[in-house]
Amino acid sequence: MMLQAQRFQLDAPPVSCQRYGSGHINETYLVVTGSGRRYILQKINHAIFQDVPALMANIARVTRHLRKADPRPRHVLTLVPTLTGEDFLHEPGAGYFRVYDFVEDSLCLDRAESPADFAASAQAFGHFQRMLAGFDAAALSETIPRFHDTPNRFRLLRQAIQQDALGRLKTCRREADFALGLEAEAARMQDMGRRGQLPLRVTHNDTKLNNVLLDAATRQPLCVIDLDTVMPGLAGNDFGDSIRFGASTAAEDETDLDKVTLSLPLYQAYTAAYLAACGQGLTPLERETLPLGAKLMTLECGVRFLTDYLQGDTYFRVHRPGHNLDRCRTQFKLVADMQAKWDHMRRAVQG
Ligand code: ADP
Ligand code: GN1
Ligand code: MG
Repeated sequence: MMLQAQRFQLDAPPVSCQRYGSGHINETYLVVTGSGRRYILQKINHAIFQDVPALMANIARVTRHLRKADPRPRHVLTLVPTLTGEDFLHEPGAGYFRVYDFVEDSLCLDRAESPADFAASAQAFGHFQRMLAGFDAAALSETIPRFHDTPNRFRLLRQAIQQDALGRLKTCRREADFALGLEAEAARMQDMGRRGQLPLRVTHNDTKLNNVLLDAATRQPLCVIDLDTVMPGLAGNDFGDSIRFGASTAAEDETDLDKVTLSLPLYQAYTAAYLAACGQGLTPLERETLPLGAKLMTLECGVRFLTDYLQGDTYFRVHRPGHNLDRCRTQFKLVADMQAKWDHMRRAVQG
């Protein structure tokens, strides 16, 4: 990757380049130059993001828009141009690469260390959505078609079950039955969107806790990152994806399911901060359907992990055999726990 790093306008020649972070999709590297300055280099997953020029045009537009509202450099991702002035590097045979300034003195958490940290991420995502309210959604390309089309995710799961290409179905029948038992609910949010009852907004669509940076000194929200899936979407999905990842009492790939529950203190902290950050920006129905967003995003993510497990782990990066099945199990355990805690979840959004 050093060769690729050298093709960008860094402040000095790079002296090291090492794998970094825990994202499941792109390959991320930390690059340090001779001056000690740090950068993030990413090899963009071209199998998943098929139109990289369109994706990078989205990111350039969105970051430009955000920078106008808040020009502080640590508060928005800054793309570093290539030697020839492009936003990304395409090397036929090697792939697509981009570089960002490293946001220094920041924290990127895989687990919320306190309700306050989680609330800070809610502020960041709520603010992000508000800042993009005036952005022309038509200017954005859809980087992954039907990304949060939950019924379609079920259709793909049923296909994978039917094909059972690797003979893995026998190891995950219980999970498959659990998912299919909830399929009737899959379209609920989307249908409300299609009927115009829920507004289409410019949303982030991948609001995991580790896609936001907090200020290391103050633990206040700093910068929303991982902008690959910024597209028109539903606020409830952004809320929901945050909850499924950050309000769990265990990691996304925990194998001891007794440890996996929905933390109500974390859920409540996120909800209060998100509602405050969105202000009057959410409609009453959007607000009411936030818990449904949490449940459906968790269910959808579990369905995606299960589908990938059945298909041979070609989408999410895995680090051990059965990793995607472990991830699927935590999601389904969380869905069941959300059902048990449904009244509490609803009460938190009722003003
Ligand atoms: P992926 O799509 O694979 O999740 P991300 O864009 O989220 O890729 O980057 C992976 C990780 O790299 C993040 O979780 C974060 O730890 C780190 N990271 C990404 N961009 C920056 C940045 N500009 N400054 C500091 N850390 C960053
Ligand atoms: C992926 O890229 P990353 O690791 O932040 C995925 C999300 C999933 C998440 C599950 C483009 O997010 O949709 O919810 O893994 N991103 C893409 O942890 O598919
Ligand atoms: Mg990420």
